[in-house]
Amino acid sequence: MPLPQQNEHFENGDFQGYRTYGICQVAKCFTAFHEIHTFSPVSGSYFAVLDDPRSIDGDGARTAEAAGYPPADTGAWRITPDADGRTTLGKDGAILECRSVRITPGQALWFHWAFLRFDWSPANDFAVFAAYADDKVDQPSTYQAILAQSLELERQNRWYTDWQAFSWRPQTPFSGTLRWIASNGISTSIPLPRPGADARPSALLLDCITIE
Ligand SMILES: [Ca+2]
Repeated sequence: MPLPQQNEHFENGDFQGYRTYGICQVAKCFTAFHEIHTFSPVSGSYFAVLDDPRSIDGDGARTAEAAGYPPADTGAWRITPDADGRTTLGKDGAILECRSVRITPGQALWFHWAFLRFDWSPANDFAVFAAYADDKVDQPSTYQAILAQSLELERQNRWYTDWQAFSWRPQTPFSGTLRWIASNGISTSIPLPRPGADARPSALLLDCITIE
């Protein structure tokens, strides 16, 4: 069975067929900031949660427990211009990866996602989907879409998006690696690293990853 249908909708209750970097979990529910909303799966019993906004101390820094499971380096990702017209630098986060995926013309990759922010300006945590032809993940992505920026939600006085459907329909046959990235980040007028980019991680929820 081709990937990612091997573990459709994460109903195996694990990440079989995927690789994870940083803190990722398969969950039955997940709660937004200050418990204002609890997410359930789009279908079935499970969905994926990238990064862990709750494992922080009073200053927003990742706790020792989280440090025992180090976050992924997301420093390769940046957004210019970001939602505030500046540059957002990725710092750390979590990545879900599916390798050796084939999508033929006429097919589309579908997934459902939701983004929950646990941080505020000048932080700009974000979520990205990226595809890498021939599994060349060390080279620029073949296709990339920014799913969410926490600054956009903050402007709307929102702490989370609803579940949303995303589709990608390659124009030419695709064979390679898919990645979903939840990144801690900070918006800066001088595109240089500055303190606080690794505080208060946000979360990306994923469900129903299919090719049809
Ligand atoms: Ca953050």
